[in-house]
Amino acid sequence: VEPKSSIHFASALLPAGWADDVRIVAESGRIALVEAGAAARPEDARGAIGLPGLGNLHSHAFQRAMAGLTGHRGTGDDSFWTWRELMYRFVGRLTPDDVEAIAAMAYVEMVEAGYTRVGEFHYLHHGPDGHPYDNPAEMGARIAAAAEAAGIGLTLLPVFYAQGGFGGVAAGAGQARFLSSADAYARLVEASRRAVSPLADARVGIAPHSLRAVPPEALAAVLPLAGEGPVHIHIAEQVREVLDCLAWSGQRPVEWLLDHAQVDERWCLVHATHMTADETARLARSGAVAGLCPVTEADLGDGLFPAVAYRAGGGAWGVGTDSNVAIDLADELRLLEYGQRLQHHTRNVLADEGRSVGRSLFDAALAGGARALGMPAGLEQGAPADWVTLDQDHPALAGRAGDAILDSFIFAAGREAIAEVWRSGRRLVTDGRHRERDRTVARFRAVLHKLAAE
Ligand code: NGQ
Ligand code: ZN
Repeated sequence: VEPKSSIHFASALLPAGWADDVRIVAESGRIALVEAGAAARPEDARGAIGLPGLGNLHSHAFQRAMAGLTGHRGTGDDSFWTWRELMYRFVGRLTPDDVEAIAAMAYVEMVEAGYTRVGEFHYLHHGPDGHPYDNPAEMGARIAAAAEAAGIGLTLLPVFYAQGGFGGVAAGAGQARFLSSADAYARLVEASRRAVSPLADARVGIAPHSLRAVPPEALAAVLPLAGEGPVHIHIAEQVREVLDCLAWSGQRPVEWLLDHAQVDERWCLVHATHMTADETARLARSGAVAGLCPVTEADLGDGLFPAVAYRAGGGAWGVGTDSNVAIDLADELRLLEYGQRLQHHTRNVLADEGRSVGRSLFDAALAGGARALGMPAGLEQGAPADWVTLDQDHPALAGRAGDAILDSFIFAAGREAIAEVWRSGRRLVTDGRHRERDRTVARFRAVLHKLAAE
């Protein structure tokens, strides 16, 4: 956190819209002043185009190290479920040092992509044999250390994982490192709060992994642990999951959750891919955020979120990088829109009245990310001093102004157009490179070579 810093933008996206000659002053990590139509002062840094930093609402950081390792076809059809077996095998080998190095790499890449906060849906808690570490939040502390090294804001979501599948199916060996009783989970949440306490503005929420992994009584028992923090859950990502839920309860996952828990603004339902029209409308009305992870959902063959109906119902959503197979904010927003175009044979599907599609996507993801991560966002007084500057010299931005900047960033340029990223009033990225990149890559590479040799 920088005690005091300031920047002047030729133009910037403020909550009320685009403004010219914007001066922002940051104090102790927060925005103390935003002035439009202001002259630059000598002490100001300068930026061409200013955007607020965005929240990445769903990450499993360790999976960054598996990217590119699941591309061979197995004997039957490959699927989410066969990928999950490979993921379990991979997870079984990771030490706390490995996890810290991998997470630091993922977080450096997130910051470079324009994400200034991450929701880490963190379930790799225990040693390889399933025994807790001396500090039950040892791995959470490593996640916090990685976030601190990368300078990204952290909303830590320790995961509650109680069983292998619907109806009390016993957990398999591959899930041993994730498991807790409800009592042990309460201690884990407490230890997680301690683990993030060195960070300036961390938040802790709770995360029942899924209805597959958490039975009803245990879900009810842990929900009060959220306190003021958000509640995240994976839901209805796969067709088989919906069928298994129907077989178990007679209801579909989203339907079951809406009927059995008080789902409101504090909740983030991750994926929510497979919903009926009724579930979609009810979820939109609930105020919960749909946590969409388009790149991972494509990678895992999940399906397409019913974005048109959800948007028509006024539903909130944000984006997450989930498996971190690729870490790119522009990719997530572009793929979300393109999936809908391919499905509905139309264009500008998620554009709001009076705003371009890029602007609409960005605004929605900014608001949804902030709500899901329990931290305000946007270039306004009191919000974290987190922003992204775009490079007006990138060819895709030549001559662009207003909403066309966002359309060009998301659909034409991608992250190459990001010049700088500031977080808590500190410049972390210059010319597209994080200041900790080299050191972080060296550590990450050493871990990957070690794992490849095992
Ligand atoms: C996860 N990932 O927790 O990493 C899951 C796979 C599961 C996604 N759902 C495991 N994308 O859902 O059981
Ligand atoms: Zn996930």
